[in-house]
Amino acid sequence: MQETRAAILSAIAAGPVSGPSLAERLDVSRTAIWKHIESLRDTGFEIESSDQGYELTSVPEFGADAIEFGLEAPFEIECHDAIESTNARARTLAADGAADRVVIADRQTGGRGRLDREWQSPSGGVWLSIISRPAVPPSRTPLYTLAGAVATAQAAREAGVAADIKWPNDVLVDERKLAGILTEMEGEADRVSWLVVGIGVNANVDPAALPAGVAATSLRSERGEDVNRRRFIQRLLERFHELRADPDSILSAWRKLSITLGQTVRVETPTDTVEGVAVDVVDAGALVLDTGDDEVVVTAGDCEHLRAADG
Ligand code: BT5
Repeated sequence: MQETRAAILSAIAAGPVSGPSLAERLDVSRTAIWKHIESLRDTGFEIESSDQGYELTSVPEFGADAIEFGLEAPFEIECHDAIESTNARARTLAADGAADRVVIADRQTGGRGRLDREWQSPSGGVWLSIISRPAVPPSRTPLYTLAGAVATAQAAREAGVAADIKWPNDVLVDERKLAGILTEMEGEADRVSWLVVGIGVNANVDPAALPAGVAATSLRSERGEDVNRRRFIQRLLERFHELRADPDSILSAWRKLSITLGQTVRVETPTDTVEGVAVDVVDAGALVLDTGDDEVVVTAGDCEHLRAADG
């Protein structure tokens, strides 16, 4: 967010401040202050004006300025009402050198899952893509998918929804899919150039708008009321930032939220199908399966939970 705008918002959030005193404090003209106030109002901020000055009374639940305001993580937000895919937009920005940027949309017209599957993204969702440039080799990138899942599940729990994680990238509520993650990257053999972690959360979406024949759910249907997307997105981004700053903490946080560990699962890898008890997650997020004869480590694939191992 533009610096003056951010400074105006924090000043008027703390109580009424007059236009002239804002202008003096921020060393800009009164007209500039007035223009910022008007444009903030246009984007949904409610700002009362009285004899004492301007006062912020309400922040919209969606939009770039709203999400950046009060966000305790160093991300610049780009927000769209509708876009084809936030991941596609983030890839373009990343290729142009962007870092710590988050692209968010209310609706996607061509959202994508893994293996180019379709991802339904109706209005009211949280469809976002985070651009990072971690100093790690490409083999470490699956960790950031796990971090995205942890951040999403924790933000959902803070919103009162008992979400957990299915390996590798699904956030579920009672085995119904609440969110999915698609990580894309560009790099050389020893170094990631950029990483885009795309997270799609069915937030304020009706189940009827989600794909038929798929066990899916939304924050709205689990809570029985809408979630404040601004707060949800802020918590998700703050948590993601903490995890990426301390990659060694990711696996243990993931283990605590996972429902895959301890279950008998079937994993379709790109080359094979493996069935066994999921006993651990290791390295950069590989799943260890005990097949009865052997321990097999799978790094990628679609996972199906068959039953609890002791069930
Ligand atoms: C995923 O793929 O779960 C990754 C989804 C990532 C979406 C985000 S949204 C922001 C960013 N921009 C993008 O364009 N993408 C990312 P996968 O594990 O392959 O699951 C895809 C499957 O989930 C589909 O084949 C459907 O069966 C199902 N599905 C589609 N839309 C869904 C939805 N909204 N909720 C639940 N399930 C869905």
